[in-house]
Amino acid sequence: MPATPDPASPIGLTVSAVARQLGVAPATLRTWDRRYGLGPSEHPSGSHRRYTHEDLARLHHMRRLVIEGVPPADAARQALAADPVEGREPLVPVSFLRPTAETSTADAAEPRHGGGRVIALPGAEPAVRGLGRAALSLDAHACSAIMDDSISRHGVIWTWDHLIVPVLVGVGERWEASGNGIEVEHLLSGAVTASLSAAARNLQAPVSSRAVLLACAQEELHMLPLVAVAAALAEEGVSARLLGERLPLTALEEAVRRTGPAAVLLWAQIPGSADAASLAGLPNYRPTPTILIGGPGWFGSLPAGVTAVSSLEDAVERITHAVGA
Ligand code: B12
Repeated sequence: MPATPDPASPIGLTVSAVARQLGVAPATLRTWDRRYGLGPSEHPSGSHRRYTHEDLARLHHMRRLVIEGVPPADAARQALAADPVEGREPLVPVSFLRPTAETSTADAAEPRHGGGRVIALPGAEPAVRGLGRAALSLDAHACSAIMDDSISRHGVIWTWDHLIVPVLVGVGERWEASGNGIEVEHLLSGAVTASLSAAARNLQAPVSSRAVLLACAQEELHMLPLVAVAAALAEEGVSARLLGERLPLTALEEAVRRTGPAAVLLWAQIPGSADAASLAGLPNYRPTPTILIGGPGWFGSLPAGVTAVSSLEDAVERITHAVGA
């Protein structure tokens, strides 16, 4: 078994190497050193200052708090106060990340609007900024931890409306303005799906056996709002069946015929991509299902028996009413 290193012993890493370990820019490390005193403590005369194991543990602690949304000055105070060895994290998790200006400017300055190197989240709560930073750092684990914590404290609807949607909108605007960040969008979408799906799996005993079908319109790939609906319904004791992206109308009709659902919700995100008139036949199935559509993608007039929902809360209320929960 290898000997435990002396926490105060130098590890001989340069600023850039430590920055790589942490997934932040070297400039961020220098700022943390200058502003908060979180720099290398070892300073043998005649040589450059060198980081010790303790210094590195404090910096890991600092970075984790910043990602969680704690303002940098508070994070630094906590990191300096914590037992550096107790608080030490493994050195591996973020070491594959290249340091980027994104992770550094996000905590050193207010984000700029537009599609630059940060997600614009003006006036956002610390947790929202934390989720934005975690997404920019491509840190799926931190994204999930922030969302899971919020779901357990505030529930799915609050977490979707106040934490997840602002960051999704910010990520979308960044892509629109710069064409950058598709990898951030994909990572965040995966983490959102994982956290919401975990919440949906908490449902043990559904209050009703009536089926609820959730599906994307024919050409639609945006599914996160439906994953949110399934998770929020689970909190109400209602189980939903998610039929996925790009569901052909014929497949939807087949599912309706086979399951006799109490409610069907169809999502279309891309404006002008889904024709509401094509749903005219759905309300004719027996027993008559409640047919709901959501999202900005629908065009055409609503056929009789089809209702548009305006928010996650609205969708959940109408569906729970339809199943009699
Ligand atoms: C994640 C994402 C993706 C992921 C989806 C992954 C997944 N599993 O769902 C992927 C990478 C697949 C993707 C692909 C594309 N995307 Co995209 N994407 C997004 C992003 C960032 C979030 C989508 C989302 O979940 N929105 C949910 C909420 C945030 O949407 P919202 O409409 O703003 O919410 C309002 C209402 O709908 C309502 N609401 C909110 N939540 C709920 C919930 C319910 C139940 C209800 C009823 C209402 C409701 O309240 C909100 C406030 O008014 C958005 C950004 C954005 N603003 O939405 C872009 C965005 C939707 N995508 C966009 C584009 C252009 C595309 C692509 C065409 C890109 C491309 N060139 O390939 C493809 C299209 C694929 C297709 N055919 O469907 C554009 C659409 C532009 C437009 N004209 O509207 C957006 C807006 C980005 C942007 N700012 O330009 N995307």
